Amino acid sequence: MTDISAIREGSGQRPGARQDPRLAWWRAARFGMFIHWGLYAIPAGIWKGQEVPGIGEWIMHRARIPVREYEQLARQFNPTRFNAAEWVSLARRAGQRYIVITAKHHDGFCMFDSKVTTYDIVDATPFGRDPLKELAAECQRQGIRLGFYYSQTQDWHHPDGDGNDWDYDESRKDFDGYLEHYVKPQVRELLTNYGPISIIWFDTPRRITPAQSQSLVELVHDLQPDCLVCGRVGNQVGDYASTGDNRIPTTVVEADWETPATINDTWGYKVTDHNWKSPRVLIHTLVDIVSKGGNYLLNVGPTAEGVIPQPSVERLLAMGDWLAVNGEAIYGAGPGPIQGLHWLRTTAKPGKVYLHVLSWPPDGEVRVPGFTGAVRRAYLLADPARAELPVRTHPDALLITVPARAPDPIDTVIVLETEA
Ligand code: H79
Repeated sequence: MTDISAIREGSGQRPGARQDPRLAWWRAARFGMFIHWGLYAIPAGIWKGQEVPGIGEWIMHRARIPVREYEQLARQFNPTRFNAAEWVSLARRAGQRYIVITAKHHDGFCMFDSKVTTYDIVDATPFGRDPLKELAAECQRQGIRLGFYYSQTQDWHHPDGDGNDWDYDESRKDFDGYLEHYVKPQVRELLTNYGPISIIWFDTPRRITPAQSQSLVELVHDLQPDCLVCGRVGNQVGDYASTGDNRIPTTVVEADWETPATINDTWGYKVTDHNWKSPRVLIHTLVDIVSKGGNYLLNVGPTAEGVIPQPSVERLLAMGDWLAVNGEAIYGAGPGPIQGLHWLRTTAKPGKVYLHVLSWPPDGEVRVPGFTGAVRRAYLLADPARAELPVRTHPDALLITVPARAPDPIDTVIVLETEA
């Protein structure tokens, strides 16, 4: 049985996309960096001396900050420590194969040079630079794919965007006009002025109609046929499915899907959020997702100075260290044959099964119940000599003799060479 409740909460994949070769790179990539960066990094979760509950990038909504007040933040936005080369290099060292950054979040502030509004980083801030342009150039240079997050339905700054009911009367909004005259010209800018863009990551479809979602997908594909559209464009017309935020299906899902997730709790920088997941939890989450056929889009929330918080950097580098040794079992791998055991995840490629041992057995023997296929040889992925591990096949289990101590206390990968 396939549990898709985690995906229903997000958004699904259009029929037929499962065979689409445009997704080949994305299916192999498995791990990406999400970046939530905008004006909300300035208050960082604190408004007028009070902590505002919830995720940092929602502060305008949660505190019902009037547009005229919130937009003043732009006058202070001067992230002089922003360095595109460093961010891209961090993603690469973390083993992430793509980056998706907020071009416009729900607050409506544009982190790129838009001719459709002056409410953007080049026109409205002392910084005056276009960070998306710098990131696009750097991604080209360092060979990593770039995507843009764009909030197509919610826009708390635009009078006709969805979501702001404290400045504007929701019943008088011309949402179609906003889509035609604001969203579409901006999507055109994003897909015209920044070179090849690999993903447009729409979010929170809400009131968008099937025809409106479809017309956005067509616009993206007309401008850049290879650019993927995330399922959150709404109405099941995206190129791949998205789960709910931080949601992971309980078992394999037969779709191209992705879990967007946080390292702490917030997406946009929040100074009081210290609830950092451990490297162990993050690596296990990556492995869990890949073992069920998905991608992991893991977020960082840079500060208003343009710095990725050090706890995020440390965790990403730990993931990169693990991937440098074990990447073969992640990149280009899909779900393995054994599912549903708490201590084990399996991934696979043609001719190989990867056993991810998440908690090491005390008695020098890994027992895999339900594994009945023929095994030619077994070895530790981390062992450059590929020394053979003794294997016995039982009618109902595979028994592998292993070192007494876990070679990698987080996840030791055993490679099984199977009949191809
Ligand atoms: O961009 C990130 C989030 O800002 C965005 N999706 C990810 C990728 C997102 N948009 N909506 N939601 C997530 C659902 C938000 C729900 C809540 Fe709230 C925001 C719960 C707490 C803050 C709104 C305000 C509902 C309750 C208070």
